[in-house]
Amino acid sequence: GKIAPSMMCADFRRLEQTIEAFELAGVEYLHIDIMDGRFVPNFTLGPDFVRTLREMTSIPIDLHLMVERPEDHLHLFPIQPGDIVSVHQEASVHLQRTLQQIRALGARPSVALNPATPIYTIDDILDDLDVVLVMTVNPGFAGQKLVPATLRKIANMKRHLAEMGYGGVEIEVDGNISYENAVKMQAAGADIFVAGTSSIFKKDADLLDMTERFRASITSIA
Ligand code: S6P
Ligand code: MG
Repeated sequence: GKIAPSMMCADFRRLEQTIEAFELAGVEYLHIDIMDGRFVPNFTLGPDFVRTLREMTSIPIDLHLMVERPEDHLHLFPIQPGDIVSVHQEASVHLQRTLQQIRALGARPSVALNPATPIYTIDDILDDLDVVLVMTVNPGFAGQKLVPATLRKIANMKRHLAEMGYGGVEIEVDGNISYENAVKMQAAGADIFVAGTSSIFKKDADLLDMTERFRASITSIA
């Protein structure tokens, strides 16, 4: 499995040490939550923060756009080849075109699904996806509790993608990914794990230790 620490959970007073720990731990992505106060009832990070990270590290970015009409805002972000860009199925009017725009930037297109959004809603755009982001909480805030039915959804997604001939599409999970939930989600078929306050970001705990512990919990011994 791959690790994508959720940067909105970081201690911004210690951003350099945070990045250093993630480089040492070899995390695959930095997950960046963008909220617009409309699609979700909160505000978080923005393009300037992404630019700052770009200056600090070459770890690819996993941009999670929780904004209405993401196609209107893509140009604001310094997206690079190899990044993941997730747009919400519920927030995009011209979803297929948006995914093509992401692909044209060399990035990996992804659709995010809220807990209530059925899997079949992405059946007609599977050609355009590298990743599907299964939200395991309702987006908007860190520190929420898992929506239990999403565990079954991950397994259903895994099976459905394989049946449709798209077994290569990676499944990312986001929301309350504790060490214990990560193990269950990995068993259900998840490939990319967003690590937040439920796992690695704990007050007074060593970030590198916690990230290595997370890595161990998603490294299958099978
Ligand atoms: C939530 C956002 C997530 C959170 C993450 C935090 O709307 O998309 O990426 O930052 O879920 O992790 P945790 O462990 O606090 O749920
Ligand atoms: Mg997120």
